[in-house]
Amino acid sequence: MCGICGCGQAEVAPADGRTAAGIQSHEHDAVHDHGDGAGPHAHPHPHHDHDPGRRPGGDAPDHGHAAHAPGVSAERLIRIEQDILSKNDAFARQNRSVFSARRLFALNVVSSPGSGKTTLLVKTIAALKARTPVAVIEGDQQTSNDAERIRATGAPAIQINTGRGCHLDAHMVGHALETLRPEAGAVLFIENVGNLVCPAAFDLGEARRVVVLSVTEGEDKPLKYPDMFVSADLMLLNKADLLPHLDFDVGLCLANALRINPNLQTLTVSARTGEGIAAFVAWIEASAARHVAALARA
Ligand SMILES: Nc1nc2c(ncn2[C@@H]2O[C@H](COP(=O)(O)OP(=O)(O)OP(=O)(O)O)[C@@H](O)[C@H]2O)c(=O)[nH]1
Ligand SMILES: [Mg+2]
Repeated sequence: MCGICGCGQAEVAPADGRTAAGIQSHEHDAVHDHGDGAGPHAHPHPHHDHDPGRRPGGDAPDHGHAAHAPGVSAERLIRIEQDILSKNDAFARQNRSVFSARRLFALNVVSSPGSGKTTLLVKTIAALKARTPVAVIEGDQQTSNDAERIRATGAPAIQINTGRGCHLDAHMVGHALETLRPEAGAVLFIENVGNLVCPAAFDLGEARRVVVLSVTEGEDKPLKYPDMFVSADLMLLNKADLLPHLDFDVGLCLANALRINPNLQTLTVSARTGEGIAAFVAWIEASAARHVAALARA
């Protein structure tokens, strides 16, 4: 089980013969589609030493585990959760080293299902790819639909299928990187599984976290899912083209988000019309430049 929300993580047989389940635990073999027509295959992964570090952003949240696993004490579940997150942090540090060595600027893109992550990436890649190399790691429970949508832009993409798992973890991303091998200096988008809860707890080694919220979801989502908004650097408020048809209060939503995270940057965008995409590209380029400068100083 996930240990964060109690979700299952058994490997799942490929749905379409081209994609297959990844893993959340380090005790299993990862399987994924390389996007090269070769189909899925498995790689064994060595165990890594337990690491006592915490993910950037703070302590593991308490999600009431006892409700998910009757018969297992709350203390034991907390230990399991801490162990999972500590191992994830070790893999995240490895990813960060790879990103740094290859001068990759990695963005972890998170949201609830259907907020528009892939549509935004397609639009953003179209605006960005003439200026800088781009690569994408796609995370979904099933199908390679999103990776195919990204590849249609000309950008390289790899699909990770998590099966019953509800989030990407750093180990899956590290493994995908070995195959994707993004060009040095690229912007690497990592589209997480659509879920506003568990992905918040798993550092993937990214430089920045971008949370997408669409205007059809309600102004209160930052208050209801605070971990995600606390851990994000930028919120994209998407589907702005629908505002004339809704009673969504943009000011209230932004105020809620800033109440949860006063440092959160926000942009209102529409992947449909392209509104705000240039501002997002500018944010990426400015953030990447700051990130490179910070690495150089370190
Ligand atoms: N009107 C409108 N529709 C949008 C916009 N962005 C995305 N959509 C639509 O929203 C639906 C979901 O978009 P996706 O890009 O697949 O969303 P996602 O977040 O990648 O979804 P998952 O990967 O399944 O979590 C699609 O029907 C899109 O066409 C937008 O800015 N405006
Ligand atoms: Mg998607």
